[in-house]
Amino acid sequence: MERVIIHVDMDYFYAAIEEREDPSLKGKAVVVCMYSNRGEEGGAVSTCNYVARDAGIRSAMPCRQAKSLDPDAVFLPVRKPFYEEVSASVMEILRSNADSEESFEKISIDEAFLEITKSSGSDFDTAREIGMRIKEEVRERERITCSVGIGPNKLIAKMASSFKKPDGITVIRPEEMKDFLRPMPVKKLWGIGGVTEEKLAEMGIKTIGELEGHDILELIAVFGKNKGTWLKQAASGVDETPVKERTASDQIGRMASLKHDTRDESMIFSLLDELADDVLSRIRSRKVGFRSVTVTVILSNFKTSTKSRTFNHPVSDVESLKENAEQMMQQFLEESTLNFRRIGVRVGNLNETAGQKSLFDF
Ligand code: TTP
Ligand code: CA
Repeated sequence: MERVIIHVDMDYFYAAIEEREDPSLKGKAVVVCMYSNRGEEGGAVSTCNYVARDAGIRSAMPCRQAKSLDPDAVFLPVRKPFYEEVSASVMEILRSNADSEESFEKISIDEAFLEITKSSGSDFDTAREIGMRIKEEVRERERITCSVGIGPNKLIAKMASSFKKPDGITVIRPEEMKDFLRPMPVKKLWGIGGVTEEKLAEMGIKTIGELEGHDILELIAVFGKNKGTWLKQAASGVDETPVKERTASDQIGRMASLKHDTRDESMIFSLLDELADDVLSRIRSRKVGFRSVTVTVILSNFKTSTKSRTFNHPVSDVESLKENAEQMMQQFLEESTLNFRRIGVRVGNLNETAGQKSLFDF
């Protein structure tokens, strides 16, 4: 079966989350800044929305320079723990759209690969529909947009997702691969850095098409066997690396926002119950047991706290999960007077439970 891979990249991720959190930012240039210990003056731009990009503002630029490009831009400090929670929720949506738990690969806080060979039946029209559905689900549940690339391998999918941004979708069929790559400058080839780009320029190679047409022996002479071969293959769109979770997939979790910030116990516990059911169904489909339960709470002031419990033996029953999660949630309620904004539950220290199937049957 011809593989079908999706790459999803969230649009202006940190700034998009800030826009979502404060509707009054809509239409304004929003710049998220990483302030150093030298205070506001010494910071660098982490990212910015597309209104700010129109003014020439870019990631890694000094905040002072960004301010001079657009004095009316809104500057906000990075809130990494909060973005990580949103990322976790997005990743759960993405993972649930992959062929299986294993055919999912997160590559950064806001990007992931999903293999959909089976669910698309290797059909690229069906794959596009799946891509549209994923965009819709992320928009509905997280109220942010993403760009999607679909191709016969990771290299093409990754390059396709950045072809049309923001909120884009680009499908490259195997027969379209070469036309897609050929005119692009070599620096667009995923995996090529500045040094390689310079060396290639010295050899008179500017486009991916020129790289593809170049003598492989000469590439090997300059870059060595591995890299030379890789350059030639990548330029012709060949990439056989599998979609595979990099970090040991040792946790299963779900997070969600409450309808509004609240301390209402019935609202909090019913959402917790829903999230726990979701986690349980995924534990079952993966046929694993867990040795730890973790509950996360984000308060109305965005402070994130977690509590965990670890057991001696792997378990996989409803009670172990729900009772422990509820007790920890109760403790959170007792410890703080603030409203709750988001909550999450996850299990970890997963073990295969082959031969313990009966546990699930209760
Ligand atoms: P990117 O995906 O590179 O950028 P982006 O999501 O902001 O914008 P785009 O629409 O072009 O995809 O990075 C993801 C997040 O990582 C970004 O929102 C902020 C963070 N980041 C930094 O903190 N510093 C950086 O230099 C870059 C490039 C990103
Ligand atoms: Ca992004």
